[in-house]
Amino acid sequence: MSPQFTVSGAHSSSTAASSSSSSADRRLSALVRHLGVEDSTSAMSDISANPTSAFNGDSVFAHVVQAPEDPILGVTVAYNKDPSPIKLNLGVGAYRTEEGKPLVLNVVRQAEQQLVNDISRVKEYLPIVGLAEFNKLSAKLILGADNPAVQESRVTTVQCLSGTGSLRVGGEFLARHYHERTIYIPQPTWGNHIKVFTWSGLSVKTYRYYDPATRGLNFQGLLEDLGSAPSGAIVLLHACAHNPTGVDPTLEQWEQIRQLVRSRALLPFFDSAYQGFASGSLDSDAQPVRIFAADGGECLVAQSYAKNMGLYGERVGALSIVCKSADVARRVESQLKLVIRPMYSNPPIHGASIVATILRDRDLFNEWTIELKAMADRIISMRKQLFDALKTRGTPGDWSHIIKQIGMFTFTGLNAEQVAFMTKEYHIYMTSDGRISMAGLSSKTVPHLTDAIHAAVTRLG
Ligand code: KET
Repeated sequence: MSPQFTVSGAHSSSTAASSSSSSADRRLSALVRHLGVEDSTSAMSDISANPTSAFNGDSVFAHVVQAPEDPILGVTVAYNKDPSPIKLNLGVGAYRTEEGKPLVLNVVRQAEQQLVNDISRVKEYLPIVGLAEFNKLSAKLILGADNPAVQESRVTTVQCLSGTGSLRVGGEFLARHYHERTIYIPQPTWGNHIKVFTWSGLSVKTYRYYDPATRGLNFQGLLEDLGSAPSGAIVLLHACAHNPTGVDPTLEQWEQIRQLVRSRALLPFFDSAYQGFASGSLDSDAQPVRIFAADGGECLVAQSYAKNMGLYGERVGALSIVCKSADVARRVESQLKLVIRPMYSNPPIHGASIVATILRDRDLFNEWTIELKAMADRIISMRKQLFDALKTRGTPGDWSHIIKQIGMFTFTGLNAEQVAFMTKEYHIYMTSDGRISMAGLSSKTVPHLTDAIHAAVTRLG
């Protein structure tokens, strides 16, 4: 029952659409079976259908094939196996200090201390939609406290398992309740988008986004592809710090995108995994989402606190759906609960409590913005250092995109062969599309990376 991870371009035929809707059909019939439409004897005979494999000594899973590692998280798996003392992990987007260590924010430590000291706190289940205060504060953080949709209670927000879980719940809600099942994602995009939305029961297509020739935005291509998308189609937009390219539209371009999206009645679905990481300002980075959420139209937003609060493993995030009326928002929320309950019942309490503690307290909030800005600034300084080092070294090519791109990643333009060479010869780990996590770099490791890039470009150019 594996879905086909087929992605078709904006102009191609809809193979992805048909394979995905049939996968949704299969999932639906599996659901019907589980709901007990069949009697228990036929269910039992399903389980014992092939008794020989259970008795002849072979595993009943003998036919299971080895799956490939995840293209991003698999980089860390390979890195962990490498005994080299000079190894460097620039794969996964996870912040490191100048010493190359993971960072727990000071505000997070303070909030956790408060939570531990409060002995009135218990470990009861949260409601299906999560911690109410966390949800309210998360909506305000991304949409703005003065946003009309927030003030008119037209937004429903549910706590989910970080950004990925928020996208997944939103995708599945749309597959069940929205009339258009096609979602357009940028080309390229975060690799997991395709799988998340396909498994949600949506059909995935792409719109042009990045121009390798200019290493910038293909704005014309984007407008053409979204302009010819069927009316009502869902459009996945990276709120800021586009992954993997580090290329964002300007605010003027965002306004043009907004007008096009609204005029064609497309449904925007924002993925906000890096609020505060692009510019260092939470408000500036939320601007694209806010212009959509302020125009009276509807949209979805998946938020992650993995990067901006450094809560990666706590899995804290939220899905907000901005609706036209408070009444619709209430009904939407009731259906979101039906998506969540059979998936994981209700979300974990600890991470959301940390976030709520920080967002509700003016001092902690201010301290958070300072720590966040420091992380963003360190990444910007890494860009400058790497760019300067390559220039000084005389490495062939124009490397100005390293300082022009924003957010956690640089889309270097190195090809898969060059990446493999850098891993083999220099123990530098990165995704095969040439993306490097600038957050994993430090002043001490810039020379090593520069040597590796120089060698890759000059030997395999
Ligand atoms: N959206 C985008 C655009 C994104 O880059 C990530 C994570 C997520 C959502 C999900 O993050 P979560 O941890 O579920 O809140 N990206 C990094 C980690 C990963 O691949 O899981 C990455 O690209 O390295």
